[in-house]
Amino acid sequence: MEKILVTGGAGFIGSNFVRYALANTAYRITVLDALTYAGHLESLAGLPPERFSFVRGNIADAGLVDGLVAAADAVVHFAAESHNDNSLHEPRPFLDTNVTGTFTLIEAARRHGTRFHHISTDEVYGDLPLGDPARFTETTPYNPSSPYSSTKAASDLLVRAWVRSFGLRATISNCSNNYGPYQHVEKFIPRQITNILDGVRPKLYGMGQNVRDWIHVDDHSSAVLAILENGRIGETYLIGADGERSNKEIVELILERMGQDPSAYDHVPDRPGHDLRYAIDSGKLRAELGWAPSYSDFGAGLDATIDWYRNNQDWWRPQKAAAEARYREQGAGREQGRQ
Ligand code: NAD
Ligand code: TDX
Repeated sequence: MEKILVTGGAGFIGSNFVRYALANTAYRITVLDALTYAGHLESLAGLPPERFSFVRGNIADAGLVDGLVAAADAVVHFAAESHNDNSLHEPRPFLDTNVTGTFTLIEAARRHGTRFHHISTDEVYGDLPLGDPARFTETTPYNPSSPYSSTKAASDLLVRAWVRSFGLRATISNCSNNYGPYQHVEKFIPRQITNILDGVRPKLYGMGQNVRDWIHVDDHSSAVLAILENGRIGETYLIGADGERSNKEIVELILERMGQDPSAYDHVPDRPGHDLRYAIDSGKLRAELGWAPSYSDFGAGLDATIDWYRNNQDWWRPQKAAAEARYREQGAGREQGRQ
């Protein structure tokens, strides 16, 4: 494999993956990205032009996609509408991109026999009870809760059906919550860091007992490369780094690491249908492909992420007011009210 098409490469995980892959492989990479509110060319600044090119376009544009997929040895498909809160407010773009966009890509990959890796989320499995040892595995039944997670589940099922019915050479990965640089400020960790930098109190949905299983974005990238290169066709691999923490713990840790009173946050009304707990058993990926995460110290990874937002205000400031305006439009006081 030499030429890789990366969809959604101007977003959070896609841009980190492009940097990681350029540093750790000899691939030439073309990014296809529509530059929605979530895509930023600045996240791809300074990459070597002999190994990297950018195409602005929509993954649901069949003509454009056909030519790009035909020219690639493999597709790594990150492009998606990715934010649960937005999906509760306006679901249609989630169907257009996550379902129709994925359909458009796999049709092109089928026509050209192109290797396809589909990036998905642990949210397709629904949620788990709090304080329970159970974790998601590759055989957990699908049970998505939100418009976002149901459209991601739909896209996974399309890929599985294209493997079985048409022999598509595809793999799927379902990863837990990522953190690291270049994450949009609408998401939990960057929203709180940038609030604090702006002198605004962090916002915790409900009582903050919900648990997410955090992984550094570079560990997600290394797992995707391992699956792309050595994963078995037709298989699904769960990616996670044993990083379960409640939202309350995270907010308190961010405040503490930024030198603030750890109780200086607001409780705001909860997200409707809010999944309680995600937890990943990544045993298959570790046993089959020998993958292991590199970031074992969450506090150190969080410190580096805080420093990145402190030092890259030119990157996030243009997004911040719009993201907070969206929270205000979405109502339910998620922007500032106390519960
Ligand atoms: P993001 O919202 O930061 O980036 C999405 C990118 O896709 C943006 O650059 C956007 O411009 C682009 N895009 C959106 N619609 C498009 C379209 N129709 N055509 C072309 N480009 C389009 O998202 P992210 O957090 O980087 O997530 C990337 C992928 O990883 C998604 O598939 C998501 O479901 C999955 N995922 C994310 C997480 C997480 O914690 N963020 C965890 C597991 C899986
Ligand atoms: O201001 C906030 N306060 C708060 O308490 C925000 C924005 C979020 N939260 C809570 C909701 C979640 O329990 O924090 C947790 C994380 O929220 P998000 O960052 O919105 O992530 P989540 O809904 O868990 O989904 C993420 O992980 C799985 C990504 O956005 C998805 O793309 C990925 O599939």
